[in-house]
Amino acid sequence: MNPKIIKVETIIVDLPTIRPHVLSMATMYQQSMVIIKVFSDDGIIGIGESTTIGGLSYGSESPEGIKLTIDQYITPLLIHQDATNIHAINQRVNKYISGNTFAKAGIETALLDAQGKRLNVSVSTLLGGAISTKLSVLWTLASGNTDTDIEEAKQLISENRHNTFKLKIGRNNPKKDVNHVSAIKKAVGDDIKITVDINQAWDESTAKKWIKVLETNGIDLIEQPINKTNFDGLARLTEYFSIPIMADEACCTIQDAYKLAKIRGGSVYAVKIMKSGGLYNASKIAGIGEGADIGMYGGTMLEGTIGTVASAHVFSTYNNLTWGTELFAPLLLVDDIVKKPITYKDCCLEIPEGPGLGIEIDDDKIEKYKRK
Ligand code: MUC
Ligand code: MG
Repeated sequence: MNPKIIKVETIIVDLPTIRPHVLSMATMYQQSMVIIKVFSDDGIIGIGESTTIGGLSYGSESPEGIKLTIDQYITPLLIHQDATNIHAINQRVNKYISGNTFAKAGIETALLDAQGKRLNVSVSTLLGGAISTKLSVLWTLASGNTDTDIEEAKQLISENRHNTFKLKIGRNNPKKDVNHVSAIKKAVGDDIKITVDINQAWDESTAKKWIKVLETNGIDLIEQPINKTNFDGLARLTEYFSIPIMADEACCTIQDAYKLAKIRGGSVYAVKIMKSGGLYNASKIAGIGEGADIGMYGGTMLEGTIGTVASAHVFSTYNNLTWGTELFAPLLLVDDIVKKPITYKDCCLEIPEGPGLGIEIDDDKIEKYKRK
Protein backbone atom coordinates (compact mmCIF):
# COMPACT_ATOMS: atom_id res chain seq x y z
CA MET A 1 0.00 0.00 0.00
CA ASN A 2 1.38 3.36 -0.97
CA PRO A 3 1.79 6.01 1.76
CA LYS A 4 -1.06 8.46 2.25
CA ILE A 5 -0.96 12.16 3.07
CA ILE A 6 -2.21 12.76 6.63
CA LYS A 7 -1.52 16.43 7.40
CA VAL A 8 -0.36 19.72 5.85
CA GLU A 9 1.11 22.60 7.87
CA THR A 10 1.66 26.16 6.65
CA ILE A 11 3.64 28.87 8.43
CA ILE A 12 4.28 32.44 7.31
CA VAL A 13 7.89 33.42 7.96
CA ASP A 14 9.08 37.04 7.66
CA LEU A 15 12.80 37.47 7.06
CA PRO A 16 14.32 40.97 6.79
CA THR A 17 16.39 41.85 3.71
CA ILE A 18 20.02 43.00 4.08
CA ARG A 19 19.05 46.34 2.43
CA PRO A 20 15.89 47.78 0.91
CA HIS A 21 15.25 46.09 -2.47
CA VAL A 22 13.72 48.71 -4.77
CA LEU A 23 11.57 47.47 -7.65
CA SER A 24 9.26 49.45 -9.94
CA MET A 25 6.16 48.21 -8.10
CA ALA A 26 7.39 47.83 -4.50
CA THR A 27 10.26 48.39 -2.09
CA MET A 28 10.99 45.30 -0.03
CA TYR A 29 12.33 45.47 3.52
CA GLN A 30 11.57 41.85 4.26
CA GLN A 31 10.51 38.71 2.44
CA SER A 32 7.41 36.83 3.57
CA MET A 33 7.48 33.13 2.78
CA VAL A 34 4.81 30.51 3.27
CA ILE A 35 6.66 27.41 4.48
CA ILE A 36 4.78 24.16 3.88
CA LYS A 37 5.16 20.75 5.51
CA VAL A 38 3.34 17.77 4.03
CA PHE A 39 3.15 14.77 6.39
CA SER A 40 2.51 11.20 5.20
CA ASP A 41 1.66 8.03 7.12
CA ASP A 42 5.10 6.52 6.36
CA GLY A 43 6.64 9.21 8.58
CA ILE A 44 8.14 11.22 5.69
CA ILE A 45 7.75 15.00 5.84
CA GLY A 46 8.17 16.99 2.62
CA ILE A 47 8.97 20.70 2.72
CA GLY A 48 7.96 23.38 0.27
CA GLU A 49 7.73 27.16 -0.05
CA SER A 50 5.29 29.55 -1.70
CA THR A 51 6.57 33.09 -1.97
CA THR A 52 5.71 36.27 -3.80
CA ILE A 53 7.13 39.80 -4.02
CA GLY A 54 5.75 42.86 -2.26
CA GLY A 55 2.39 41.58 -0.99
CA LEU A 56 -0.04 41.82 -3.89
CA SER A 57 2.03 44.21 -5.99
CA TYR A 58 3.75 41.59 -8.17
CA GLY A 59 1.44 38.60 -8.41
CA SER A 60 -2.20 37.94 -7.73
CA GLU A 61 -1.55 35.86 -4.57
CA SER A 62 -0.43 37.34 -1.24
CA PRO A 63 1.39 35.39 1.50
CA GLU A 64 -1.75 35.52 3.66
CA GLY A 65 -3.92 34.43 0.71
CA ILE A 66 -1.56 31.58 -0.16
CA LYS A 67 -1.75 30.26 3.41
CA LEU A 68 -5.54 30.47 3.36
CA THR A 69 -5.78 28.79 -0.06
CA ILE A 70 -3.65 25.88 1.13
CA ASP A 71 -5.30 25.50 4.56
CA GLN A 72 -8.88 25.93 3.42
CA TYR A 73 -8.96 24.55 -0.10
CA ILE A 74 -5.90 22.50 -1.10
CA THR A 75 -5.28 20.52 2.10
CA PRO A 76 -8.72 18.82 2.14
CA LEU A 77 -8.02 17.63 -1.43
CA LEU A 78 -4.71 16.09 -0.35
CA ILE A 79 -5.73 14.19 2.78
CA HIS A 80 -5.80 10.38 2.25
CA GLN A 81 -4.35 10.73 -1.28
CA ASP A 82 -1.44 8.58 -2.45
CA ALA A 83 1.61 10.70 -1.56
CA THR A 84 3.74 9.09 -4.28
CA ASN A 85 1.52 10.01 -7.25
CA ILE A 86 2.22 13.70 -7.76
CA HIS A 87 0.67 13.86 -11.22
CA ALA A 88 -2.62 12.47 -9.89
CA ILE A 89 -2.58 14.96 -6.99
CA ASN A 90 -1.88 17.86 -9.37
CA GLN A 91 -4.75 16.79 -11.61
CA ARG A 92 -7.09 16.61 -8.60
CA VAL A 93 -6.02 20.02 -7.28
CA ASN A 94 -6.31 21.62 -10.74
CA LYS A 95 -9.78 20.16 -11.20
CA TYR A 96 -11.14 21.93 -8.13
CA ILE A 97 -8.89 25.00 -7.85
CA SER A 98 -8.20 27.37 -10.71
CA GLY A 99 -5.18 29.68 -10.78
CA ASN A 100 -3.30 30.01 -7.47
CA THR A 101 -0.06 28.84 -9.05
CA PHE A 102 2.08 30.09 -6.14
CA ALA A 103 0.20 27.97 -3.60
CA LYS A 104 0.26 24.97 -5.95
CA ALA A 105 4.02 25.33 -6.56
CA GLY A 106 4.83 25.13 -2.83
CA ILE A 107 2.64 22.05 -2.40
CA GLU A 108 4.20 20.30 -5.39
CA THR A 109 7.67 21.13 -4.06
CA ALA A 110 6.83 19.48 -0.72
CA LEU A 111 5.48 16.38 -2.49
CA LEU A 112 8.62 16.10 -4.62
CA ASP A 113 10.86 16.59 -1.57
CA ALA A 114 8.99 13.83 0.25
CA GLN A 115 9.12 11.45 -2.70
CA GLY A 116 12.85 12.07 -3.15
CA LYS A 117 13.42 11.31 0.55
CA ARG A 118 11.28 8.18 0.23
CA LEU A 119 13.26 6.86 -2.74
CA ASN A 120 16.59 8.26 -1.51
CA VAL A 121 17.10 10.32 -4.68
CA SER A 122 17.28 14.06 -5.32
CA VAL A 123 14.41 16.08 -6.79
CA SER A 124 16.42 16.61 -9.98
CA THR A 125 16.84 12.82 -10.27
CA LEU A 126 13.05 12.48 -9.98
CA LEU A 127 12.80 14.96 -12.86
CA GLY A 128 15.11 12.91 -15.05
CA GLY A 129 18.53 13.99 -13.81
CA ALA A 130 20.62 17.13 -13.40
CA ILE A 131 22.77 18.14 -16.35
CA SER A 132 25.01 20.22 -14.09
CA THR A 133 25.77 20.32 -10.37
CA LYS A 134 25.99 24.11 -10.27
CA LEU A 135 24.18 26.98 -11.93
CA SER A 136 25.42 30.46 -12.76
CA VAL A 137 23.74 33.13 -10.64
CA LEU A 138 23.52 36.87 -11.20
CA TRP A 139 22.88 39.52 -8.55
CA THR A 140 20.22 42.20 -8.70
CA LEU A 141 21.39 45.73 -7.94
CA ALA A 142 18.33 47.47 -6.53
CA SER A 143 19.38 49.71 -3.66
CA GLY A 144 17.66 52.63 -5.33
CA ASN A 145 20.92 54.62 -5.51
CA THR A 146 23.43 54.57 -8.40
CA ASP A 147 26.59 55.01 -6.30
CA THR A 148 25.52 52.37 -3.78
CA ASP A 149 24.78 49.97 -6.65
CA ILE A 150 28.21 50.58 -8.19
CA GLU A 151 29.93 50.03 -4.86
CA GLU A 152 27.90 46.84 -4.29
CA ALA A 153 28.74 45.54 -7.79
CA LYS A 154 32.47 46.25 -7.42
CA GLN A 155 32.58 44.46 -4.08
CA LEU A 156 30.82 41.36 -5.45
CA ILE A 157 33.04 41.31 -8.56
CA SER A 158 36.16 41.51 -6.37
CA GLU A 159 34.89 38.51 -4.35
CA ASN A 160 34.16 36.68 -7.63
CA ARG A 161 30.66 36.11 -6.29
CA HIS A 162 28.88 37.47 -9.38
CA ASN A 163 29.91 38.60 -12.87
CA THR A 164 26.43 39.47 -14.17
CA PHE A 165 24.07 42.04 -12.68
CA LYS A 166 20.41 42.77 -13.22
CA LEU A 167 19.22 46.34 -12.76
CA LYS A 168 15.65 47.07 -11.78
CA ILE A 169 14.27 50.21 -13.40
CA GLY A 170 10.89 51.70 -14.28
CA ARG A 171 10.31 53.61 -11.08
CA ASN A 172 11.67 56.97 -12.30
CA ASN A 173 11.33 58.76 -15.60
CA PRO A 174 13.00 56.73 -18.37
CA LYS A 175 15.81 59.22 -18.91
CA LYS A 176 16.88 59.10 -15.28
CA ASP A 177 16.60 55.30 -15.22
CA VAL A 178 18.59 54.85 -18.42
CA ASN A 179 21.30 57.22 -17.13
CA HIS A 180 21.47 55.09 -13.98
CA VAL A 181 21.99 51.95 -16.10
CA SER A 182 24.59 53.62 -18.29
CA ALA A 183 26.56 54.86 -15.26
CA ILE A 184 26.67 51.35 -13.78
CA LYS A 185 27.62 49.74 -17.09
CA LYS A 186 30.44 52.26 -17.51
CA ALA A 187 31.69 51.72 -13.95
CA VAL A 188 31.82 47.89 -14.12
CA GLY A 189 33.29 47.64 -17.62
CA ASP A 190 32.89 45.45 -20.67
CA ASP A 191 33.59 42.07 -19.08
CA ILE A 192 30.59 42.32 -16.79
CA LYS A 193 27.15 41.53 -18.20
CA ILE A 194 24.27 43.85 -17.37
CA THR A 195 20.61 42.98 -17.81
CA VAL A 196 17.73 45.40 -17.24
CA ASP A 197 14.30 44.55 -15.84
CA ILE A 198 11.64 47.21 -16.42
CA ASN A 199 8.88 45.18 -14.74
CA GLN A 200 6.19 46.34 -17.25
CA ALA A 201 6.66 50.04 -16.44
CA TRP A 202 6.89 51.36 -20.01
CA ASP A 203 4.37 51.59 -22.82
CA GLU A 204 5.42 50.27 -26.20
CA SER A 205 6.61 53.53 -27.75
CA THR A 206 8.57 54.47 -24.61
CA ALA A 207 10.15 51.03 -24.75
CA LYS A 208 11.07 51.45 -28.40
CA LYS A 209 12.75 54.79 -27.69
CA TRP A 210 14.75 53.78 -24.59
CA ILE A 211 15.68 50.17 -25.41
CA LYS A 212 17.53 51.68 -28.39
CA VAL A 213 19.71 53.67 -25.96
CA LEU A 214 20.24 50.65 -23.71
CA GLU A 215 21.22 48.56 -26.73
CA THR A 216 23.73 51.19 -27.86
CA ASN A 217 25.20 51.24 -24.35
CA GLY A 218 26.02 47.53 -24.47
CA ILE A 219 23.28 46.13 -22.23
CA ASP A 220 22.91 42.38 -22.72
CA LEU A 221 19.23 41.64 -22.13
CA ILE A 222 15.94 43.52 -21.69
CA GLU A 223 13.33 42.00 -19.38
CA GLN A 224 9.57 42.62 -19.57
CA PRO A 225 9.63 46.27 -20.71
CA ILE A 226 5.88 46.52 -21.34
CA ASN A 227 2.61 45.37 -19.83
CA LYS A 228 2.32 41.62 -19.42
CA THR A 229 -0.87 41.47 -21.49
CA ASN A 230 0.74 43.08 -24.55
CA PHE A 231 1.98 39.89 -26.21
CA ASP A 232 1.95 41.45 -29.70
CA GLY A 233 4.01 44.38 -28.46
CA LEU A 234 6.59 41.99 -27.04
CA ALA A 235 6.72 40.29 -30.45
CA ARG A 236 7.19 43.64 -32.21
CA LEU A 237 10.04 44.64 -29.87
CA THR A 238 11.68 41.22 -30.31
CA GLU A 239 11.52 41.61 -34.07
CA TYR A 240 12.74 45.23 -34.03
CA PHE A 241 15.79 44.92 -31.76
CA SER A 242 18.82 42.69 -31.93
CA ILE A 243 19.23 42.89 -28.13
CA PRO A 244 17.29 39.89 -26.72
CA ILE A 245 13.91 40.68 -25.17
CA MET A 246 12.84 38.44 -22.27
CA ALA A 247 9.26 37.67 -21.29
CA ASP A 248 8.82 37.50 -17.50
CA GLU A 249 5.41 38.58 -16.17
CA ALA A 250 3.92 37.75 -19.62
CA CYS A 251 5.18 34.18 -19.51
CA CYS A 252 3.64 32.47 -16.48
CA THR A 253 1.88 29.30 -17.57
CA ILE A 254 2.57 26.68 -20.23
CA GLN A 255 -0.28 28.24 -22.21
CA ASP A 256 1.43 31.66 -22.09
CA ALA A 257 4.69 30.09 -23.23
CA TYR A 258 2.94 28.43 -26.17
CA LYS A 259 1.06 31.57 -27.23
CA LEU A 260 4.20 33.71 -26.98
CA ALA A 261 6.27 31.14 -28.89
CA LYS A 262 3.74 31.16 -31.75
CA ILE A 263 4.23 34.90 -32.31
CA ARG A 264 7.83 35.03 -30.98
CA GLY A 265 6.92 37.34 -28.13
CA GLY A 266 10.39 37.35 -26.62
CA SER A 267 13.53 35.45 -27.52
CA VAL A 268 14.12 34.41 -23.89
CA TYR A 269 11.70 33.21 -21.19
CA ALA A 270 12.15 33.84 -17.47
CA VAL A 271 10.79 30.69 -15.86
CA LYS A 272 9.70 30.78 -12.21
CA ILE A 273 8.15 27.82 -10.43
CA MET A 274 5.70 30.17 -8.67
CA LYS A 275 4.37 31.54 -11.99
CA SER A 276 4.12 28.16 -13.67
CA GLY A 277 2.51 26.39 -10.70
CA GLY A 278 5.40 24.08 -9.95
CA LEU A 279 8.44 22.24 -11.22
CA TYR A 280 6.73 19.95 -13.73
CA ASN A 281 5.12 22.90 -15.50
CA ALA A 282 8.46 24.73 -15.40
CA SER A 283 9.93 21.76 -17.30
CA LYS A 284 7.13 21.89 -19.85
CA ILE A 285 7.83 25.58 -20.50
CA ALA A 286 11.46 24.72 -21.20
CA GLY A 287 10.19 22.07 -23.62
CA ILE A 288 8.08 24.63 -25.48
CA GLY A 289 11.13 26.90 -25.56
CA GLU A 290 13.28 24.12 -26.91
CA GLY A 291 10.82 23.47 -29.72
CA ALA A 292 10.65 27.15 -30.60
CA ASP A 293 14.39 27.88 -30.20
CA ILE A 294 13.79 30.22 -27.28
CA GLY A 295 16.46 30.36 -24.54
CA MET A 296 15.58 29.85 -20.88
CA TYR A 297 16.49 32.00 -17.89
CA GLY A 298 16.09 30.61 -14.38
CA GLY A 299 14.00 33.24 -12.64
CA THR A 300 13.21 33.88 -8.99
CA MET A 301 10.25 35.15 -7.04
CA LEU A 302 12.89 36.04 -4.44
CA GLU A 303 12.15 32.82 -2.60
CA GLY A 304 14.15 31.79 0.42
CA THR A 305 16.37 28.70 0.39
CA ILE A 306 13.58 26.11 0.00
CA GLY A 307 12.03 27.72 -3.09
CA THR A 308 15.46 28.61 -4.47
CA VAL A 309 16.73 25.04 -4.18
CA ALA A 310 13.50 23.66 -5.68
CA SER A 311 14.00 26.02 -8.65
CA ALA A 312 17.67 25.01 -8.92
CA HIS A 313 16.72 21.34 -9.13
CA VAL A 314 14.41 21.88 -12.09
CA PHE A 315 16.68 24.39 -13.87
CA SER A 316 19.57 21.92 -13.55
CA THR A 317 17.61 19.55 -15.80
CA TYR A 318 17.27 22.10 -18.65
CA ASN A 319 19.44 21.76 -21.72
CA ASN A 320 18.47 25.24 -22.93
CA LEU A 321 19.35 27.33 -19.85
CA THR A 322 21.17 29.77 -22.12
CA TRP A 323 20.85 32.75 -19.80
CA GLY A 324 21.77 31.23 -16.45
CA THR A 325 19.78 32.05 -13.32
CA GLU A 326 19.00 34.74 -10.80
CA LEU A 327 18.68 32.36 -7.86
CA PHE A 328 20.39 34.76 -5.44
CA ALA A 329 17.59 35.60 -3.00
CA PRO A 330 18.86 33.66 0.06
CA LEU A 331 21.82 36.07 -0.05
CA LEU A 332 19.44 39.04 0.12
CA LEU A 333 18.03 37.86 3.46
CA VAL A 334 19.68 38.45 6.84
CA ASP A 335 19.24 34.86 8.02
CA ASP A 336 18.21 31.42 6.81
CA ILE A 337 15.68 28.85 7.96
CA VAL A 338 17.66 25.79 6.89
CA LYS A 339 20.34 24.11 8.99
CA LYS A 340 23.08 24.33 6.35
CA PRO A 341 22.84 27.32 4.00
CA ILE A 342 23.52 26.61 0.32
CA THR A 343 26.91 27.45 -1.18
CA TYR A 344 27.46 30.32 -3.61
CA LYS A 345 30.93 30.27 -5.15
CA ASP A 346 32.62 31.51 -8.32
CA CYS A 347 29.45 33.14 -9.65
CA CYS A 348 27.50 29.90 -9.20
CA LEU A 349 25.08 28.19 -6.86
CA GLU A 350 26.02 24.63 -5.94
CA ILE A 351 22.95 22.41 -5.95
CA PRO A 352 22.74 20.59 -2.61
CA GLU A 353 23.20 16.83 -2.72
CA GLY A 354 21.09 14.37 -0.81
CA PRO A 355 17.56 13.01 -0.98
CA GLY A 356 14.70 15.29 -1.94
CA LEU A 357 15.68 18.94 -2.03
CA GLY A 358 18.85 18.09 -0.09
CA ILE A 359 18.22 20.64 2.65
CA GLU A 360 17.07 20.40 6.24
CA ILE A 361 14.70 22.86 7.81
CA ASP A 362 15.74 24.56 11.07
CA ASP A 363 12.65 24.59 13.27
CA ASP A 364 14.24 26.94 15.83
CA LYS A 365 14.71 29.54 13.10
CA ILE A 366 11.17 29.00 11.88
CA GLU A 367 9.98 29.63 15.43
CA LYS A 368 12.11 32.79 15.62
CA TYR A 369 10.87 34.33 12.38
CA LYS A 370 7.34 32.99 12.11
CA ARG A 371 4.57 35.58 12.02
CA LYS A 372 2.92 35.74 15.40
C1 MUC B 1 11.48 39.98 -11.40
O1 MUC B 1 10.60 40.59 -11.97
O2 MUC B 1 12.30 39.45 -12.11
C2 MUC B 1 13.79 38.92 -9.69
C3 MUC B 1 14.92 39.47 -9.17
C4 MUC B 1 14.55 40.56 -8.41
O3 MUC B 1 15.26 41.35 -7.82
O4 MUC B 1 13.20 40.67 -8.45
C5 MUC B 1 12.66 39.57 -9.14
C6 MUC B 1 11.46 39.91 -9.90
MG1 MG C 1 11.40 40.26 -13.96
